[in-house]
Amino acid sequence: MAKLPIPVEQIIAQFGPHLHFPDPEGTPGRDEPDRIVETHCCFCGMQCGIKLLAKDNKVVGFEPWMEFPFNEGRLCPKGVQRYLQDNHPDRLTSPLVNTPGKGYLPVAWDEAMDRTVSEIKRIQEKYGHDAFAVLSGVSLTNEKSYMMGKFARVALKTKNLDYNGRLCMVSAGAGNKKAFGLDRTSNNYTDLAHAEVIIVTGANVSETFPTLTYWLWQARDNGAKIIVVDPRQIPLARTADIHLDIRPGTDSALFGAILNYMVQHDMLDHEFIANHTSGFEDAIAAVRDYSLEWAEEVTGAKKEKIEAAAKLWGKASTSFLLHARGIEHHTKGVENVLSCINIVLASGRIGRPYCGYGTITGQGNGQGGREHGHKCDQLPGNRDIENPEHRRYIAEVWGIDEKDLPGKGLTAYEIIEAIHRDEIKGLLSICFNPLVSLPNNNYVRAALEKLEFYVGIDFFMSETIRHCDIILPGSLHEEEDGTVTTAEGRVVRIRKVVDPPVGARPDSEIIQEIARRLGAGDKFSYASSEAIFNELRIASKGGTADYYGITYDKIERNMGVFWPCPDLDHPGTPRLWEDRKFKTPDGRAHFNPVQYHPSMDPTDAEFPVILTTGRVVSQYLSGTQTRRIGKLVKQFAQPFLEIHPVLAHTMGISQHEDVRVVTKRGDAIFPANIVETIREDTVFIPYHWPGKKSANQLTSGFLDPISKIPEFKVSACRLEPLGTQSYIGNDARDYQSI
Ligand SMILES: Nc1nc2c(c(=O)[nH]1)N[C@H]1C(S)=C(S)[C@@H](COP(=O)(O)OP(=O)(O)OC[C@H]3O[C@@H](n4cnc5c(=O)[nH]c(N)nc54)[C@H](O)[C@@H]3O)O[C@H]1N2
Ligand SMILES: Nc1nc2c(c(=O)[nH]1)N[C@H]1C(S)=C(S)[C@@H](COP(=O)(O)OP(=O)(O)OC[C@H]3O[C@@H](n4cnc5c(=O)[nH]c(N)nc54)[C@H](O)[C@@H]3O)O[C@H]1N2
Ligand code: SF4
Ligand SMILES: [Mo]
Repeated sequence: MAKLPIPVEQIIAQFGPHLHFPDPEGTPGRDEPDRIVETHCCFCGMQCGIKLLAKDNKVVGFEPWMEFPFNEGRLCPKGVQRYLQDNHPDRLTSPLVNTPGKGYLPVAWDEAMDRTVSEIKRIQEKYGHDAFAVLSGVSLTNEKSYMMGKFARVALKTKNLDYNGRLCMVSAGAGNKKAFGLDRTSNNYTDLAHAEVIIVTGANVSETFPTLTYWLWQARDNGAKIIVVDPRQIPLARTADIHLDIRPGTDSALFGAILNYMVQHDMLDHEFIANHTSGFEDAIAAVRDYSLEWAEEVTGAKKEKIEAAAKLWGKASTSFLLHARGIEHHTKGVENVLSCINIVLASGRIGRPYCGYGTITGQGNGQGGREHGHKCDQLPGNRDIENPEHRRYIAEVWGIDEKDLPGKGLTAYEIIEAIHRDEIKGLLSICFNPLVSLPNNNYVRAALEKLEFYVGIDFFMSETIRHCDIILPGSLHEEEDGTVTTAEGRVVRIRKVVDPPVGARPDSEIIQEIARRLGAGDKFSYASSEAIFNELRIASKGGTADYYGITYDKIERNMGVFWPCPDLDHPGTPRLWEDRKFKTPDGRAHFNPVQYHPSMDPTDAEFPVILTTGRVVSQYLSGTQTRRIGKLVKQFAQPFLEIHPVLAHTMGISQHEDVRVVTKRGDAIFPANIVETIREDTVFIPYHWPGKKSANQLTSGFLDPISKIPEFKVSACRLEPLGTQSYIGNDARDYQSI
């Protein structure tokens, strides 16, 4: 039987708080490798180049890949430690069947596949095709993402497929499509180095995209002014020229006021607005009353600082605006994004050297994975599943009748709601750990328990797949060939370094095998990852995310190619919009009117404090991977409640004391970490832990009406000091603490 993960609590009880997790067997890091393979880190959207060292079909270490242009060898703590996953004792190495009274028992692949397929058929025959849903993820390569979209629609014939980017990139995607008709950051990041003014809002770059910090430092060394907008004084804010410490959920008020200031003081690019945009008048009408005084009252940031930021931005000759989930994880995530885009368009500083705008893509393939059709409303090439022409094109590529192509399905959290309503009875998940990462996880757990059949594909036993009837052991990044698209929009090669461990299988083989057994074998018999990519190229041709001109060979020769790249002799597009041909129906960039709305879970007398959630540098997402790597665990071994000394004093909370945090969804206990770097009315909890340590016991299922992203960044809460101390210590415990 595959080894089950050892719970953190058990390790700590046995060995004490500071012991490393058992080092994976056979990871003699300094062995002479027999192969050195250039590939990319499996974690965040930076997709840093890295060389993995292999010996005897095992990954034994890494070296920097100095030539890869974005990170030039630099890596963050996660990148340095990632190779320790490969031979980890927790790797799943046999299909497992949940057997009543006996727990998980290993079974042969053939039996696991038989049972999986017969359950899928049973559920679909009894309840209809859409009663079987798929949840997928964008740590998967482009090839696998594309295949998952096709698998759901063609093999399972279900409309209900969605992905973990729904918790991540969708507000930015929707905003970008509205404004530009295309969803990608506008420039490659080296352009940052020569920007005069840079706004970074809701992005804790130093911890979440550490290697991107280098380009911000380059800019600062070249004299750039840096403006950081964040309720916390994040590391980047400490050396920023202006830090606007706004109340969570108030970005649209801030950017609305900045737009109004630009209008009042004529800091506008009239030529650009007149010739290349539409909707300007409506956008400025929406913010006409947004004075600096009003903005100070709503955001809590000082009006003098807002004015200083508006002046710097308004007068710059080159600039960049970057944001991440801090402004996107809101019920008005799309509006926040549009409010940022409005000040970029008003400045006219886009589509020129050192002038750009972009959301910083989170997950490893968060960019590519949101283009190839494994979203509930999307077909490859970032096509629209409800557009008849788009449907016809993809149906033809897939060799099916257009009327057999399902329509728009439910989004990730809506799938959970539909399980509760008995509309969805079966689930297949791959590369997604919703029990930790979706909001309101007690509700999510109840849904998983309600399913008639659940099959999950992962390489570790995640908290979610513990609820499966059948678990299928899949593959890591470096165990299959493929491509990913970095946060810059650069399509790069993921090279297979080793085979999956004996007993596990490559993800794409597993999916193809299920498809074959469902009777769709003729559509899922790819000879290689490159063959999948070549079909993806055709499927994307003519879409906004056009990959047709990108080939494996071209990527190898150029260390990556930026999409759009519509034909074979096209060089790719590192900087968008130089031609001013926006992809909207009228060819212009669109301003959108944005008015400020409060969040859906406002504070009141009973829940007076704002809770916001996010990340720490050494842990990644739901933590399935990074909570298994000793040194990363040591750096941050447990979650904590970041709280300002003034609020802590008012509440009688002392350093490291346990605090019960209560919201309308539930309560959970976290040790206090008293820091001066957070607003007095706000507390912060990192979300990488499961069960009783999960921040998502507290967050709400309120969704943005357009993007359907959950409001992870604002919950009203109450704090109850408990007088006890369960604090076990983080190596980084003095980080930011007073
Ligand atoms: N170490 C690490 N790196 C990661 C990840 C990880 O899990 N760990 N995950 C990757 C992924 S998938 C993603 S999406 C990215 C996320 O990257 P980020 O978006 O940078 O990460 P978060 O910590 O979620 O949130 C960023 C900041 O938003 C601030 N914030 C909260 N509310 C608001 C608000 O209303 N307005 C503003 N302006 N700021 C606010 C928080 O204080 C926080 O500092 O990171 C990627 N990189
Ligand atoms: N409260 C709160 N919640 C949040 C957020 C927040 O800021 N606050 N952030 C949200 C964001 S931005 C995101 S992106 C989500 C992420 O949420 P999830 O997508 O659930 O997080 P991951 O940890 O990436 O889960 C991926 C799972 O897939 C597995 N996996 C990884 N790569 C592969 C692969 O190549 N093949 C296979 N078969 N399996 C693989 C991992 O082992 C893991 O179990 O969380 C969201 N949840
Ligand atoms: S910055 Fe992101 S891609 Fe680069 S090493 Fe760190 S986690 Fe990996
Ligand atoms: Mo994300």
